[in-house]
Amino acid sequence: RKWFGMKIGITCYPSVGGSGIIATELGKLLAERGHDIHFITSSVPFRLNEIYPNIYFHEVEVNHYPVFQYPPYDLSLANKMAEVMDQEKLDILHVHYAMPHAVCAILARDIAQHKVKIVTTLHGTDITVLGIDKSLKKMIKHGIEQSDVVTAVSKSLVEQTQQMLDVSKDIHVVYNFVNEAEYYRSENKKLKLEYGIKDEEKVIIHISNFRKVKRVEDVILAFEKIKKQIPAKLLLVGDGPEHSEIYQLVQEKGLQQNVLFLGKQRNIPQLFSIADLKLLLSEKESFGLVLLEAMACGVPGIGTKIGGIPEVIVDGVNGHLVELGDIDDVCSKAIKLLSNPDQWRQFSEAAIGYVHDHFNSKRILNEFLTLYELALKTT
Ligand code: GMT
Repeated sequence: RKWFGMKIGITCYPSVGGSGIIATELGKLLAERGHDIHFITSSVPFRLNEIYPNIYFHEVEVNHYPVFQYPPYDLSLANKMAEVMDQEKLDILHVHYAMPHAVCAILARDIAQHKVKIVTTLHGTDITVLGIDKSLKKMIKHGIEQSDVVTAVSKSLVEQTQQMLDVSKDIHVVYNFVNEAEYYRSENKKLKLEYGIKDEEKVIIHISNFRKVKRVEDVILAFEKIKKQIPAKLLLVGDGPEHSEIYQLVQEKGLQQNVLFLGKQRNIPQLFSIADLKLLLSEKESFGLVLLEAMACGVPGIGTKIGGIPEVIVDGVNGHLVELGDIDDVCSKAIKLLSNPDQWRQFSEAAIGYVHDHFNSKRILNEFLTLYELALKTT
C-alpha cells in the first residue's frame, strides 16, 4: 500500500560511527527512491553534507534546567518523536539501537495520536555491552519485543541477542552496506609521497574510534613484527579513549617514523586507495563496516574470528581470519600476502567482488524496503 512515497523517521547517533553512517546512507538511498525522510537526532548526521529536498532534520533539544541533575535526553527525544509522528504522519520510524532509541520510540508511539510502525536495527553495542548490564536487560528486551520489525547487522548478533536477552521475536539479518559512489579504489601515488611513504613501502591501515574493544595495541604489536621483515608504514585513522595509550606504545617501541597518526579524517576512500592491508583485530565487532569499506576499495583485511567479522571475510579468499590476540598469525599472514603480488591482486579483486555481490547498497535497500512493507502489514 505504501510502497512508494512513504514517510520515514530515522533516529540514530549522528556522530562518527558505523551505525550513524548506515542510518544516514540508508536515509539518502530512501530519499533517492522518492520517500520522505525525517531525521530525528541531536545534530545533523555527519554524512548528510548535501541538500536533499525530501530529507528533513528535526533537532532534539535538551534543556539544562538546574532542577535536573542529568538532562533527560531520552525523554526529550521521545517527545520529539511523538511530535514528528503526528505532524508529519510518519508511516515508519526506523531507529538504530534498541537502547535507548527503540525504547524512546515505543514511548513516543504511546503518546502520539497517529499510528506508526517501529523498525529497530541492532548494531551491537546495545546488546554486547549494554545487554550485559542487568539493570538494562529488561528495558532492551522490551524495546526489541515491542518493535514491529527488528533487524541485526549479522547472524552472530542475532544469536548473541537471543542468548543474552532470551527475546521472543524474529530478528532479520540485514547486513551493513557501502555507498559505491564513494567507496572505490583510485590511483593516487602523489598522496603516498606526500605522506613521506616510499613507493616500495607497504601501507597497512587501521581505522576506528580507538575504544578498548578495538584492540589497537594488537595492531601496533603486529605492525612491529611485520616491519621487521618488509618495509611498511602504518596509518592510524580516528580518535578515541585509547589514543594516548597507543601513542605511548608507539614511542616505547620506537616506531614513530613508521606509524602515522592521522586523527579523524573525512576522505576515507582516498586513504584506502593507497593502502595494501586493513587490520581489524577487535575483541567485539558485530559486523565491521570499516572492513567492508576497505574491501570496496580493494584492500584485503585481516580480522579476528569475532562476532560478524567471519561473515565479511572469507578466510583465504578475500582476506584472513585470526584468533583474537594471535599476533604471530597476523604477522605471518600479512607478510605472505604483502610479499606475493599475484596473491594480493587475487585477494583485492575477490574483496571488491564480495562486497559487490553481498553488500551492495541496492540489495540492502531492497531488504529494508521489504521489511518496511512487513512492518506496515503487522497489526
Ligand atoms: O564499533 C563501534 O564502536 C561503533 C558502533 C556503532 O554503533 O556505530 O559500531 C557498531 O555498528 C556498526 C554498524 O552496524 C558495526 O559495523 C560495528 O561492528 C558495531 N560495533 C561493535 O559491535 C563493537
